[in-house]
Amino acid sequence: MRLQLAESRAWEDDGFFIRPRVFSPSDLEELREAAEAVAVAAERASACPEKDYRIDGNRYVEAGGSTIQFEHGEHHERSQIIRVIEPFHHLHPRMDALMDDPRLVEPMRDLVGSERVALWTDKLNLKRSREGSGFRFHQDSPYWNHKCDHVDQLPNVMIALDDATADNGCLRVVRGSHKRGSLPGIRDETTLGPLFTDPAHFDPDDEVLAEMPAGSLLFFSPHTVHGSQPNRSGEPRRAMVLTYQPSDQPMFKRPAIRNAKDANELTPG
Ligand SMILES: O=C(O)CCC(=O)C(=O)O
Repeated sequence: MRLQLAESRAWEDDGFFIRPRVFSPSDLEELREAAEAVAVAAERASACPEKDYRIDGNRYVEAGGSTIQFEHGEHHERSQIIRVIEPFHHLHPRMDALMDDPRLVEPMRDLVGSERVALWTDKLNLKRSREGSGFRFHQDSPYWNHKCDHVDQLPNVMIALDDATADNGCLRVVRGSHKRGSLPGIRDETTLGPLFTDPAHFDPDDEVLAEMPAGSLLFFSPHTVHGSQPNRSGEPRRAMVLTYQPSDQPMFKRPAIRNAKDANELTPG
């Protein structure tokens, strides 16, 4: 499960690579069920929010230890549909156990560059059929720079819970865009504009559609420019994005440390 030579090369040259069908249909059944239970828990928690606010017109709620983002759009109903839950692993035991899964942790040891790794953050992106909005092109590093002094050691893995296609808004990654660190953002009148990558700083011809079957993993650098189109299909495009870091460091959104267990610390079953 450690990195193959071709994967290390792709990581260096492209800033991403895919491992197809790592999770089996029965794993996926369990994970989808857990993801829906997380969505229900987040919905319940958002009924008693610690904070309910808007940024650039879009709704966010802090509740149950998560930031819950709601769908974008003009209509009031859209601001009731959950878009992203970050973090989410604490909302379901199956998800908490997933953070220690060797299929994720083993390659992460190589990508982080440390034999012991910890979780930095974890997002559940629900991207519901016909409702799921797109994500403008961005890098993750500018979101994290202010809270972390090891931003180069924050690799992401996206786990596809459903087949990801152009039609349902698969992730798009810009090949080679990770090579110049954090790139300049957009200067406009919005609050989040500076966090979206200025298109003058990457080549749209380098965009690659990360289409992949359910159960596949897309590993990508914190500096890789990425985004996605809305889900225009009748199928959901659910995915989880987990980010690891060297061990013994606190998480992005929670003060606790969540070290990944070693394979020999895992309980069978
Ligand atoms: O899920 C998507 O389509 C985009 C996700 C993304 O860009 C992110 O989580 O940073």
